[in-house]
Amino acid sequence: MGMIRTTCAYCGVGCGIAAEVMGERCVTIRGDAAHPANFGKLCSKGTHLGETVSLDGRLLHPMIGERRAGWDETLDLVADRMRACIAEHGPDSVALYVSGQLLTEDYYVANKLMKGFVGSANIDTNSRLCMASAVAAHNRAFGEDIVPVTYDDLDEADLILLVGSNTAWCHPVIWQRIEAAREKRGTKIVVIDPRRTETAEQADLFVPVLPDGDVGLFNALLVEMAARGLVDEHALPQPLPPAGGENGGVSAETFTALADLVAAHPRMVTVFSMGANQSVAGTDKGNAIINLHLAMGRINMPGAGPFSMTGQPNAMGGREVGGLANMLACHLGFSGEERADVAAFWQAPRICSGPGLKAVDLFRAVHDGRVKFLWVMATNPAVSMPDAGFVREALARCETVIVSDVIADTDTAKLAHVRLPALAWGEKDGTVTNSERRISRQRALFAAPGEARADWAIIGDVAQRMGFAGFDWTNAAGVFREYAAMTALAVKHGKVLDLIDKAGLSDAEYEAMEPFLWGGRHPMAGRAMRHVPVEARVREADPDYPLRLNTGRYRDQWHTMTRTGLSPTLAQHRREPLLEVHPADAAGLADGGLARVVTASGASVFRVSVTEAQARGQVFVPMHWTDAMASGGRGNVLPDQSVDPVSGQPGFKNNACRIEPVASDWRAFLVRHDAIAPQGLAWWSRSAIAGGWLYELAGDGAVDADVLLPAGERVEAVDMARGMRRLAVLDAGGMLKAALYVTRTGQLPAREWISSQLGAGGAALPELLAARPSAPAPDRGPVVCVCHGIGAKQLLAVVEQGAGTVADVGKACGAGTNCGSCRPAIARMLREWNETLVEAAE
Ligand SMILES: Nc1nc2c(c(=O)[nH]1)N[C@H]1C(S)=C(S)[C@@H](COP(=O)(O)OP(=O)(O)OC[C@H]3O[C@@H](n4cnc5c(=O)[nH]c(N)nc54)[C@H](O)[C@@H]3O)O[C@H]1N2
Ligand SMILES: Nc1nc2c(c(=O)[nH]1)N[C@H]1C(S)=C(S)[C@@H](COP(=O)(O)OP(=O)(O)OC[C@H]3O[C@@H](n4cnc5c(=O)[nH]c(N)nc54)[C@H](O)[C@@H]3O)O[C@H]1N2
Ligand code: SF4
Ligand SMILES: [Mo]
Repeated sequence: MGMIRTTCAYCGVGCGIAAEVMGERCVTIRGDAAHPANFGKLCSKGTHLGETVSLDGRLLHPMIGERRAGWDETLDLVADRMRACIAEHGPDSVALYVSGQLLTEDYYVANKLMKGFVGSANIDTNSRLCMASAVAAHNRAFGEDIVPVTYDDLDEADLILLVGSNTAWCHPVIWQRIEAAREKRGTKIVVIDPRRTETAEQADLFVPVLPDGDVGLFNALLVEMAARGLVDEHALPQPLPPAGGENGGVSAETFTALADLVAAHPRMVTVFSMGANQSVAGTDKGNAIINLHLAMGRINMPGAGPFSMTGQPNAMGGREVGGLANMLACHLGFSGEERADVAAFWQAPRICSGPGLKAVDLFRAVHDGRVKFLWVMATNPAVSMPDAGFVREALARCETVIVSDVIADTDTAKLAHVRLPALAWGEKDGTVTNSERRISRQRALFAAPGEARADWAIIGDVAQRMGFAGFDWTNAAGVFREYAAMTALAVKHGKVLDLIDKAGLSDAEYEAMEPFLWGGRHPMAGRAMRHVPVEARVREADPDYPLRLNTGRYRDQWHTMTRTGLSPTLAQHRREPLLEVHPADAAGLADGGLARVVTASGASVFRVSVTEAQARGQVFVPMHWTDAMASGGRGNVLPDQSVDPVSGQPGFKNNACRIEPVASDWRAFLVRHDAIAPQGLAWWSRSAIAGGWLYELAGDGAVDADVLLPAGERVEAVDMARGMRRLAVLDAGGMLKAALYVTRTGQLPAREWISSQLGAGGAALPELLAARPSAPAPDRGPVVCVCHGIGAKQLLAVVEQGAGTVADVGKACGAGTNCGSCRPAIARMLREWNETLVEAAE
């Protein structure tokens, strides 16, 4: 069917993909060698996109409650409810909560509907949880939301500071670019993070800052550079921030090492991400970073500048069109003149009067009934918002909840009155903008499944049914042309954002559009920039909750796992949500056991992982797990609703908590074909395996095998000596349908072989009951390289045979040679191996 060039569904790196459609919902994914973001590289998530395009779990028809309805009826209902709500309670009783995973065209139409026609700016986005602080810092310093660098500056930097960014896991292709720069020009890499991440392990210098110590640290750097005579006196604030402070909790020795690196390398890029933005001081952190660059003149030159990395594939596109409650459209604000210009451009009858509610406030307004109609698109707030228990309550109370999604039963969709089936990645068609302001096309690979439709078309239809003019585009190209033309208003108001030359594209030219950068390489050159004085603030300690709770991401999962959770390959990296805790804080906890994390907002249970990568006094949990995937591991019932006062972004990474052990009478694991949510257990979680699911279970009292196992011929063995019960269920043809292994005291067998037997025939009963083949296959150990399926034990064998570098390991067994996402993990194994050798020699 030929090759189709498109853009990755996941992160803000915005990698180009060359997709070859092999058949019905079947596609081969390769990096697009011609795309300037990735030059052919892809990480593990991009590489395995093909595993997530099946129609399993998809929402394929409009649903009113549990009833399948036609589009006409459903769109009428949505339009009627919205119109009635506005008529009865005013425009501000209506809200849209949208997402950086919408295309620019979708975002543009949603924003136009709300701000120009409903007459309220109550449209906010999950970018509030993600980029809002960086946006606010840019606006304060640059007068516009401008990223002043591009990826080329990473290639040309001599020093890269990574602040609150686990780049190797979350922006892996950027990480590979940074590594290439190190290889080529000896670029030094510094990681500033409270946790020793895999990124930190690869750094030349790891700076273990205290949670939210960044403003103190960057202010101290500024003072130190001034003392060394390295700053432009005119660029400095008067007075300087207080000197001799706490340096963000960094030791004097590490601080000096950092200061020496900064002093020595004018070509310095500071990349900042969620460890900076997701904080009650997130905007100040952004400005503290920008201040240092301004004071040292390290901006608007090759290889230098502050670089806020975007998270979602189209976080940047959403910011451009103005899909945040505190922006109007196209980088414009709410002044009389700006509003008048926008109203004229849209021929809008009811332009909004000022900013709307930001996400956390928006859900408060839903909770207390001020907002009565909420339309959620391409985001899963029941999982991803802070204080998620409160958010669920708000959704449950709301008069009308509409959810546009691609998945039928997300935790949010379960609370919806109406569900609208949207086109997913691989079906939708439009544009996204990546971290460096590069606009690329996402193109359809497959025909629309079921009755799914493009988000922009759904919104446009609702608008037309409400009687609004200007929503009758016939394709995405038409929407894009209108948006591009509108950037003339931005230019008129002195902004950098300028796509005017794209306003006249033909449909064919839009179809063929190559990736392009707006704003050029250094858009702030020659423009005014402001130093914004910021001061370090400290959160007060709470004796009931003595630990600091940090949350974030795993390498191979994406957010609420609605897509990556389907991939057996990606599941191998981390099968369960872990509570990572330093040994000194783990008293009473067993490594591999269960523990409850408790905050003032909620509690959830996790699998314990004791690790020195965590600093003392701090714990880490992932944000990914949902009710669909586990009984616990819900990171977001824990953080409270506190936000940054300027940006409104939640402080996801620093909440007070305590931890307590969770005991259970028995532990078990189960493999079966279908997804179940067993009730009444102390713990369950599931992860994808080929042809089904692997469950980890724990409970008290008797084990109810009838609940856990499907119907079929059942065989059982009880192993008294080891306190183990083993059950297997076979179908009439002798194929394995399910298997359950329970222990009250001992060890459970390895999961791997029995997982591979699901749906297979031929294994002997004793083998099934033992969960291992009679002629044991070598144990690979936990999988490290998901592309080649190579485990830790295999890697160790290769290292023992003399492979001394990551490249040697790759040559010997292939590990790390495809997407490269596991290379940091291989490097760590090598280092640990060498340390063991040194210890042995001593
Ligand atoms: N694998 C994967 N990749 C993704 C995503 C995903 O879900 N999975 N999501 C995408 C999205 S939307 C986003 S926003 C990005 C996020 O990408 P990142 O920002 O890299 O990811 P996080 O894991 O949220 O947080 C980064 C780091 O911030 C650190 N941190 C916590 N508190 C502080 C602090 O006070 N100061 C400093 N300096 N650091 C701190 C954490 O310990 C963590 O290691 O990833 C994108 N890429
Ligand atoms: N504790 C904690 N919480 C966090 C974070 C953290 O670091 N810690 N990070 C925050 C950040 S940075 C982010 S970005 C958010 C992400 O949080 P969410 O946005 O809630 O996460 P996703 O799972 O990506 O949700 C996207 C939803 O859109 C659906 N979808 C995908 N494509 C389309 C489409 O084309 N159209 C429609 N209509 N639907 C689609 C998916 O099925 C899925 O249900 O989480 C935030 N929450
Ligand atoms: S780095 Fe990975 S997830 Fe991000 S765009 Fe590239 S391939 Fe996709
Ligand atoms: Mo994000």
